[in-house]
Amino acid sequence: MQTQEQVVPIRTPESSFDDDVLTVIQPDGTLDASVDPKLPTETVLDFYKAMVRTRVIDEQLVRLQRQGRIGFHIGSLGEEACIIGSAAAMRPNDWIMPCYREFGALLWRGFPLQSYVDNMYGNADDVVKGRQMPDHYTGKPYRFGSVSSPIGTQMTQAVGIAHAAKLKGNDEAVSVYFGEGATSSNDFHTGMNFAGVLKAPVIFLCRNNRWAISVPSEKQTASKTFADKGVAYGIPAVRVDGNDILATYKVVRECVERSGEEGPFLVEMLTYRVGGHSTSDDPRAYRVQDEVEQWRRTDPVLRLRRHLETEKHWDEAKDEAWKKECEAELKACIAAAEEKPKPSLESMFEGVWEEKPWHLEDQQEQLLNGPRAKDHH
Ligand SMILES: Cc1ncc(C[n+]2csc(CCOP(=O)(O)OP(=O)(O)O)c2C)c(N)n1
Repeated sequence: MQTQEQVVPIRTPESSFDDDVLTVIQPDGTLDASVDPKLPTETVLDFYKAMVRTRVIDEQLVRLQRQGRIGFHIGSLGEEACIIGSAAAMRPNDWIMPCYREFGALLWRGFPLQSYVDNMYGNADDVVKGRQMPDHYTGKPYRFGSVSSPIGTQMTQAVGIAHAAKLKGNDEAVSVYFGEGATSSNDFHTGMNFAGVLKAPVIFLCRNNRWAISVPSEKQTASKTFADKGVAYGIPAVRVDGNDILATYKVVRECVERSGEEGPFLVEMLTYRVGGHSTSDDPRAYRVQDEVEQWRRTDPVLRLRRHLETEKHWDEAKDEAWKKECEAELKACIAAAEEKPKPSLESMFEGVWEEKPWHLEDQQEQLLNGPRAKDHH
């Protein structure tokens, strides 16, 4: 009698990605010349400055939340390289669809810091008129989509935008960020499936930061890697050291350039969420501090700084001066945001309809002329 192994060609889920992670910046600060994207020094300095600026903002926003001056912040501490490196790899006409940790990508695109801080305060100048939680920004003129809290929604939206661009004959790619936890959402399946079938030019950027709030990545999936998931949908996938900004830039840039002809790519960016999930979370309840300390040693900001210092392009004095500049810029934006009024009552009726329907006209009139005080929120 034959055993089952001899007749049934069952394929075991062996991973083809096990040790295949691209790194450019070595721990001692030197570059692996065979994979170095060879960017101009000025560009690499811009990367570093953007990462430091993002970190300064992150740290200050947590303080503001603790002081009760803003309600919430969801940050990118430890994930700056994969966020800024991938944003920098997108071409000016490409679209970026955020998850919720990507304010660094939005600022990289040129969104004014004041507008970002206004969003944190939900004041009259907030782009979403105070209708969302803090950190739910959007920047259409910057080709940057809107943060939406329900996990995964941005993936199907990104595929729709990419498919539309393709139908119009526009040479535009769309990148979309999500955490590894979001690979368990329905929208991941729907988005990946449609992107694969339609060959939509989408770069799926999975920030594998090891934690989905309190769920560790090893409990998120039985797949060996998150990159493996691309293979199932017929989507080429790659793993990259997400704490190495040059490696992330190189990988994402190649995917972007090929996406017009070849369709979607999945990039698993290996990183670590150093902070809590958000200011509403205390990670000490579910993870050991030792783990965080270990990851701090691969800190993306220190890694790039070590490289720039090895090459004599940066030093302690420049670092101090740049941090002070970032702090002063942020302080001025916070002071201005705190002076601004709340959105007006009538702003509730703006920004959705090109022509306001009669029932909204009615409701607006009732609200503004009714018994409710005009400054009531
Ligand atoms: C559909 C849905 N389910 C649950 C939540 C609550 N929630 C918010 S963030 C989060 C974890 C997401 O983890 P991951 O996708 O890995 O991203 P990360 O926060 O680590 O960047 C969960 C479960 C939600 N926002 N939407």
